[in-house]
Amino acid sequence: MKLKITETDALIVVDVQNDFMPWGTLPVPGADLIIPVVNDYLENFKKVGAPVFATRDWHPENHISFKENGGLWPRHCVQWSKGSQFPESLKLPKDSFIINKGYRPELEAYSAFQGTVLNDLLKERGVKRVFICGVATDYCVFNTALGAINLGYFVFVLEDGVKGVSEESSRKALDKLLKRGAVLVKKGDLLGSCLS
Ligand code: VGL
Ligand code: ZN
Repeated sequence: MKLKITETDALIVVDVQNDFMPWGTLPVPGADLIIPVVNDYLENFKKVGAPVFATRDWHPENHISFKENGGLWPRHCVQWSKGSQFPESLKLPKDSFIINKGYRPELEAYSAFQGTVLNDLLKERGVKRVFICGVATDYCVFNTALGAINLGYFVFVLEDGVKGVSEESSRKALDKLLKRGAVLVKKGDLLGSCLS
């Protein structure tokens, strides 16, 4: 059975930013390969008037997650830098909502709901189901999906539109989400998908 996307569905594109691409400072293996797939989803959601949310990792220079500041990661997605921008090939509709996260120096924010107005915007629009794609499956996609589940949304993870830092932890992350009631779907599962 195919899913019909309506206006009370939302597409959440997580952290598709230059620094997570092969040319960035914190490359997620194969992250560039999901861009055409994400573009296809963007077109599909736009066609039916469903809202699109694009999240950005949006760190200050002194962010706690950077190795130089005692954290785990190389410096990435510094606010306003080239690395923090969306890749040119990502075809975000003009009316997409941009959600910045991880902007407080002392706080890591893997979830797009953490310290943002994402939940308010979804509620205001009457959104019940969220469809999540982007990077990284094992970090920000996972935590955003879990946050959405905890807030009471029906969560669909677009399995052909996500990439993780490690394959093993990505598999574990998806397993946990499935146990919490998330559903894995791919392009062909959506009605009206270009490649269905
Ligand atoms: C992310 C590591 C550090 C992500 C962000 O978007 O998944 N991962 N910052
Ligand atoms: Zn980050």
